[in-house]
Amino acid sequence: MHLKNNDYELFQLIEAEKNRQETHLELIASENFVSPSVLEVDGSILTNKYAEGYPNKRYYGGCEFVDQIEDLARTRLKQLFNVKYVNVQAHSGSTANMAAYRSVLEPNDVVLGMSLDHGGHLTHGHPLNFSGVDYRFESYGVDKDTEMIDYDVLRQIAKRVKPRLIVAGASAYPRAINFKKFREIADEVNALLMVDMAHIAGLVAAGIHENPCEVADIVTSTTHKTLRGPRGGIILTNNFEIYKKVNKIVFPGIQGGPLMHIIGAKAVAFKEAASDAFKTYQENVVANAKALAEQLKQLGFNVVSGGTDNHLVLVEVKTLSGLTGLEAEKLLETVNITCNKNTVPNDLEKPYITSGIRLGTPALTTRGFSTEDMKTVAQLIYDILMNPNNDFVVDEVKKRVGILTSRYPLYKK
Ligand code: DSN
Repeated sequence: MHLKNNDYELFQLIEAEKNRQETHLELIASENFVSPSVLEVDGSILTNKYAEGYPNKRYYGGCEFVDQIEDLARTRLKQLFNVKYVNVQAHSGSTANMAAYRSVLEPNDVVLGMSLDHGGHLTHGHPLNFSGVDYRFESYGVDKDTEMIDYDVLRQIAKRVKPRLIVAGASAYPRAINFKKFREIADEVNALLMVDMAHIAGLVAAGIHENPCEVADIVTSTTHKTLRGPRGGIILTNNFEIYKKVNKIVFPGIQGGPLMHIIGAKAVAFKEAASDAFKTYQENVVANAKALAEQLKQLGFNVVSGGTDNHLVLVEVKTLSGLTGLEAEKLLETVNITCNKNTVPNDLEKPYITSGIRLGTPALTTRGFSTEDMKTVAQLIYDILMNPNNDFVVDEVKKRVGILTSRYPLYKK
């Protein structure tokens, strides 16, 4: 109400974005829709408070309540992932990763991470990212035939490059990751193990993916993907020495005041993630991704690695449709289907063009979409990508997207 009266221009833009979220099929694998409670705390008066430092050791007065809020977030997070020490102040996944690296590495140390074009992440050593600038990254990828991580090859690379740290975790890898195997390999080459579980944190919380906290020296995550919390980062470890370093590096090392409204919203999300309903939700996320992958395969698309174990499906679209990933993303957008272009393993196209798209089911599953609905979504994707210049098909697909989204209202309940 206040915004509408005081800043109509911005109010209208937010309404337009709300309408976009309501009427589009959201298939970006890293996005989700937070609960009304998370949203409420995210937009609460906690944003007013400066609280540099940590609970009971702040550099500002008036922190008695935000101290309790941060403690609540930490306690809930520790219980959720069965881990001893956590930092909930990281503003994002990138700062969480920066803090993790700085707590266990020296500049120019050798680090082994998954290459970006095989599913890794910018902060896992891209030359233009701080990670690639500060450390000497070497990379592993997926096997040419299975398109999955080959742990024997990983071991060989690790033995050759002798990393100080091995990074497991990905942003476009549709398969379960064997963290115990990573641990074994790290031990064989005397390396530390870090896991960036940002994409799968919700699955881990629900107990349907191996928990990296059991074996890794340090674990990072975002809170807004499958975990369905506010935008932000977290760092977890069972090692007290690493924990002490992480805290110093997050503050005062790389951040100033923590975002207390976000930490409050994280606490809400951690409570939600411990519920039975959340476990069912994550089971549905995976079932929906499997249904989507299977249907796309049946329609003739190359689904990377032949399927999925988690919340995302990587689809090579060029062979069947003749479209690049960029063209496919744009075309899907015209019929209100949102996803992102993505390189596929050994892609011949440049990263801005690509041959594939990445699809994820966390957001649509939050809306209540079923496996049957996901088959319909696959069919709609096929129809539009195979008929890019057919106005009748374009109109028809757009209409069917509208019917689907109106069946599962998001904010217009
Ligand atoms: N941008 C996120 C993703 O889409 O996977 C990773 O940072």
